[in-house]
Amino acid sequence: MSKNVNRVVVVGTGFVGSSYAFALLNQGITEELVLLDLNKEKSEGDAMDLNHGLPFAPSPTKIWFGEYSDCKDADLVVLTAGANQKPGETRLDLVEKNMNIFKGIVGQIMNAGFDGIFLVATNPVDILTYATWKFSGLPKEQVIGSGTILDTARFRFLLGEYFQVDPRNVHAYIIGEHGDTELPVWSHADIGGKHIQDFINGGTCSKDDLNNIYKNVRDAAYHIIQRKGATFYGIAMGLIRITKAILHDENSILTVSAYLNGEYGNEDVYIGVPAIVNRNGIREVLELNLNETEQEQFTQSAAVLKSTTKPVLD
Ligand code: 6V0
Repeated sequence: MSKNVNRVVVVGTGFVGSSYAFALLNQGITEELVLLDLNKEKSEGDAMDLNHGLPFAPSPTKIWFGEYSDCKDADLVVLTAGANQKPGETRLDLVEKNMNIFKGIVGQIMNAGFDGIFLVATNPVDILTYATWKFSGLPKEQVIGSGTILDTARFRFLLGEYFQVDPRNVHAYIIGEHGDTELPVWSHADIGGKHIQDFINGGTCSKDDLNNIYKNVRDAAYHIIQRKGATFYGIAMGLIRITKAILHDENSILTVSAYLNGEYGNEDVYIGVPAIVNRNGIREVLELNLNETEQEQFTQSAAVLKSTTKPVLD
């Protein structure tokens, strides 16, 4: 672990990685930021470009394009390298390609002597987080996936818009696979302490409208990719939120991809659940009391992840 300053290394400075780096610089969260990509010219260009924004940044950040040896002193390595979804592709379609890329990347990071926290965003994120844990040999607490942090943000945004309240006052989670089998936890959804069911009972909203909101969350990536070819600002902000929770030791509850060892009746899988995140990574998984339908959907989602992981990892 590094000394008195925080060092974040971003591997993969494509749309997601460079948006994350830009947001990181803007929020002044780390003292050192290293950019790394297979395409060295791209990461070198990004480092130059970001450095030129330093006179306007809230605090100094040392930014450079680096090598895997820079991971030795990193507190956090954020993995955003690999292929993204093309129109019509699901996240699970990317698994083989990105698993091979990850084998190489994680091996090189560990060879450098890294002992910090991995934060994975590359898709399919739950499976690649599991693979990162396996390839690295690090304790499960030190390997985190972005999981359903973005889906939960989309959910809160759309619910906030529907009810005309600040999305930060919406307490609702999307859990499960970051993908087609994810699910909303309606049984624990509230707005400023008022349960969503009370809004339904009071006639303020309809179940159909709520179900459409969920569908729009689940399919959001398809809708955005159809229009602009990729999604990156939302996930970059989500990664920033997790980064802050880690580097500032916040003990924040975030829906990240965490390793389950019996929680929610499932084991040996990384999947999106609310978890307490701090300087050591995942402190614990927060186990909600799901209703029967939610529990069934969650277990099915975990089963999809496990059956997709097995053939490519074994
Ligand atoms: P991109 O813009 O193609 O960037 C990927 C980058 O990875 C490129 O710059 C490549 O050069 C680099 N790269 C490829 N192989 C290697 C390697 N072996 N070593 C180092 N760098 C390498 O893709 P984009 O940034 O749009 O997406 C990156 C990943 O994030 C994809 O898998 C997306 O599906 C995923 N996303 C995850 C989200 C989430 O919620 N977790 C959300 C959006 C995208």
